[in-house]
Amino acid sequence: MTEKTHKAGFVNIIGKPNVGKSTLMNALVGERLSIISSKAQTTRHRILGLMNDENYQIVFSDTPGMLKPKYELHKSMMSFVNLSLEDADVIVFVTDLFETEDEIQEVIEKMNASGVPILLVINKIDLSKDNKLEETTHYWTERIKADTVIPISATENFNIERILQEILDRLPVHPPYYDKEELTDRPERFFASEIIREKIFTNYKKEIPYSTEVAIDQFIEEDKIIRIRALIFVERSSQKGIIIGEKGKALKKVGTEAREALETFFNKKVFLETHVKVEDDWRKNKNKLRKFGYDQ
Ligand SMILES: Nc1nc2c(ncn2[C@@H]2O[C@H](COP(=O)(O)OP(=O)(O)OP(=O)(O)O)[C@@H](O)[C@H]2O)c(=O)[nH]1
Ligand SMILES: [Mg+2]
Repeated sequence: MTEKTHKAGFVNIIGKPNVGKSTLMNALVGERLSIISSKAQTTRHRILGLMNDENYQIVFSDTPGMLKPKYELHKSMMSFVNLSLEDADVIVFVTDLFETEDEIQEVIEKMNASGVPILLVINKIDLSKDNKLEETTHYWTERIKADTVIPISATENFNIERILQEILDRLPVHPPYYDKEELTDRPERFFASEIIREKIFTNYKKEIPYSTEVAIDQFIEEDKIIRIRALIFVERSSQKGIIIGEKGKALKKVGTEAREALETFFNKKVFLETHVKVEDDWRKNKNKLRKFGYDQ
């Protein structure tokens, strides 16, 4: 491979909440880098996943779902989305069979005007009945200036190779942006906090997952074990009781599930300690958000 033919670029995965963007990124890079849940607004940051080959490097970005901001937190989430419209070499716009353009017309306009090639990916076709796929394709091709349409099932790994091929066809000739050994730009602590957050999303209902943030207070890697101390922040003291649960049962379950997932991710034994703290209205407070790593 000569420098003259090596390809590299930023491929940004965007779309509404819950359409399967994180599931798709994980399927593409072959690692569980992004957390997934059946609830909308699971992803809160822009997360890079690298796909390295001798001849190319694709820098995927998973992003938070596009939405109309209600909290300061949402503004920060949407700024990650807007940024990923600006620096993309290829945009992968993901939708499923059920979403509409409600609330995101403005971002769609911006995306159509960007001049960046757009791959329109229709996910969850494993759930398609009758002519639903045809209808969905018609609906979105009228609204998005797509180069091509790719129906997929991210959970069943269907047509993922086709996305890769369409990306490679559009990737510019460029030297790699990151070390070819790297998988992501995020430190291990970030993934530890995300894995715990995922278990909170899957274990609690209603407002609790949205009111929760996780910070890693201590991350010590020893020879045979990683010792992690995590702080779970909620917005009100009544929520602290819900997180902990009767006789501590709920938190214990989250702790066990998180530890198992952490051990799989880091491929090492993990000792996990969790503490629940109240940080009043952190979602509305810019300074508190900055402390939690929402810099935009
Ligand atoms: N049936 C089916 N479900 C899917 C597919 N892809 C993803 N899902 C499910 O859809 C839900 C949302 O998936 P995510 O990957 O978290 O969606 P997201 O777009 O990243 O969501 P946000 O981070 O909230 O914006 C999860 O329950 C997934 O298991 C698919 O191809 N078929
Ligand atoms: Mg996501």
